[in-house]
Amino acid sequence: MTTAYTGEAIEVLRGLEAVRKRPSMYIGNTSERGLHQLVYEAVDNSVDEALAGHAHSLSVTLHADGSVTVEDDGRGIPVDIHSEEKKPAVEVVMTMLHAGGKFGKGGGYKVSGGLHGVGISVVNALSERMTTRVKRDGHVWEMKFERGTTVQKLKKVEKTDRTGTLQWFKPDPEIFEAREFHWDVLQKRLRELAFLNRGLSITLRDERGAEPRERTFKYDGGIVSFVEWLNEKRDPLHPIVSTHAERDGVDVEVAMQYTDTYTDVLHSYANNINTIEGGMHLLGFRTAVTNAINGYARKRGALKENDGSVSTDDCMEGLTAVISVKLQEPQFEGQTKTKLGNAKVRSIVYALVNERLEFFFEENPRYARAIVDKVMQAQRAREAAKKARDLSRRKNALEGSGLPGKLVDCKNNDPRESELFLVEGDSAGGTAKGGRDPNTQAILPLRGKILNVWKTRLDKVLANEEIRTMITALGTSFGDEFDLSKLRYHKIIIMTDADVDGSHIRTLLLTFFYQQMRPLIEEGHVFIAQPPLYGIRKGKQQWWAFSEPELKSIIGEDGKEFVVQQYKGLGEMDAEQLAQTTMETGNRRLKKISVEDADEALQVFADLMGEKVEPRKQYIFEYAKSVKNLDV
Ligand code: 0RA
Repeated sequence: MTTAYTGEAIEVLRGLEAVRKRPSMYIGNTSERGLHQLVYEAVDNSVDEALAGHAHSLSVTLHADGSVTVEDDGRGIPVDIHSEEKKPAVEVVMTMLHAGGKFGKGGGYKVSGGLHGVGISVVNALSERMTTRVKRDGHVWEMKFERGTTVQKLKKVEKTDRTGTLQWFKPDPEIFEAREFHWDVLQKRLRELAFLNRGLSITLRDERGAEPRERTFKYDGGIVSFVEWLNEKRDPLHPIVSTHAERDGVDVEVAMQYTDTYTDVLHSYANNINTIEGGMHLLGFRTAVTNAINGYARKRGALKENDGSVSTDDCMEGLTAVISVKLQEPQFEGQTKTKLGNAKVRSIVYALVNERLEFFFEENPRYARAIVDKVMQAQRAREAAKKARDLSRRKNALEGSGLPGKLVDCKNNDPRESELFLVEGDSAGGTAKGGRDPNTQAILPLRGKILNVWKTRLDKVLANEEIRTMITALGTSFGDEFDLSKLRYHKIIIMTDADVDGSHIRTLLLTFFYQQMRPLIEEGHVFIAQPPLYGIRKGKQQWWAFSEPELKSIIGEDGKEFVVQQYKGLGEMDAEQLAQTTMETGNRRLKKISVEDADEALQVFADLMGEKVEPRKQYIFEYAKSVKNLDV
């Protein structure tokens, strides 16, 4: 066997060996996110084929055994002999690292998606088993692999007059800690891809439950439909404004619409990748909107010649927008490589958006007026809030430490070792106080529904006692004056019940952090405590389970000799139990909140708090069916 290896073959083998040795280098990590990344890699290949104009639909199927099928109706991966590698092109694609993008000539791929963009061979390397089926040249062709090694050479299996590619793979349990694909996670990304690629039909099918579940996403309106969808529960001030053009090799699509809300919902993408950290396209967009509005306001006399101008922040209030650019060689920068760095994109987006908006304003004076009014109102509110803040700061300075009375502080003065638990309700607050480590853990009970941050302007938010208490406890101030270096606790842990009220408060807090203290989230200081769902006893032994599967794995299928108690709220635990399961480091599980999580909370918030009643009803109804959806 060994003697059969040519130099080339060894090279190939080493390639995929490297992937198995350090999977995180290729897919980020080997937990949940990495597992889902496998699906995205396969899907990205199919989306690329759609971008090239050859695929019109793709489907993702989750099978009961943990495997996945991704199928498209494109041209099919070529099966003829690759001139350099002397083996079928499909084998090269499947077994050589980075081989995916090498088919430049006839393929004419415009751009390539995928954050990691590592190619399908990485999926192959990290799969226990994988089967590739290509419909092409009158036949169905098939190859099989195990952990990246070919176990069945390419062969014809039957005749067909169709074309397309099917990838079936079963993630390798030796590599991944996570096993389960999440419908919600996949649905979110696939829906997004359908919005971003107008007309492309994407189906997600789940065959794991008793009843199969299936959803198809197809939007002939592209990102205009995206904005429509985002604003479904908001009240718009005007019809959606959109533009689509190519300049200097950069394809730019923008859709935007103001609503009567007070937050911005900006989604930016480069080559279908969600650029969470923003970048040049977003900068160009924001400046274009600001300048167009200032220009119009000045021309119409709403702003006097030397009256200053409205700020970008004011112009973003209540704006929902999707900015999608596609370009040949995207530069991704930033901590998570989700910030677009190509400088020329900035001026291209600027010019297109500025031009489009100026035209829209000229054509639609009524809507232009409504937008200018809204922006100037935002400016006034911001100034009022600043005054209120200055006032409250002076007051604090006069009142000594200024730390709020309800705060049960910790002894430690080192923020790096200090934690603040934001606890729902006075009674749970009392339990948490009894269960905490007084050296490092501080408790701040928050009563009831703190406030509707969504539909409230900043000055009103600040009038709220609970919010002010929290801000003072954190020490950072907020908004423009937020100062992360003053943070008094490096872990802020939201501890609420797993019910409607709990999720409400959680969503409120996350929304406030997201809007007014975003670096807290960006720098990973915000967490959600995860209390156990079940307490299990057998004689003197005691266990805790944080999910249904965990419960099953402890008590087995019949669970006869075990006493199981289901916890519905924090209040059902005593101080010692709460400490053991949820507060002490070691046992406890914390979910760190990412910007995406918070962003999603914001969306949920719109659903909950929007003025339209129907979505809220619908939401509460949905909630009754599944608690999981609410878990931000
Ligand atoms: C290279 C060349 C051609 C198609 C593809 C790759 C291709 C790859 C994947 C992966 C998933 N689905 C796919 N569909 C197509 C085009 C070759 C030609 O000119 O026909």
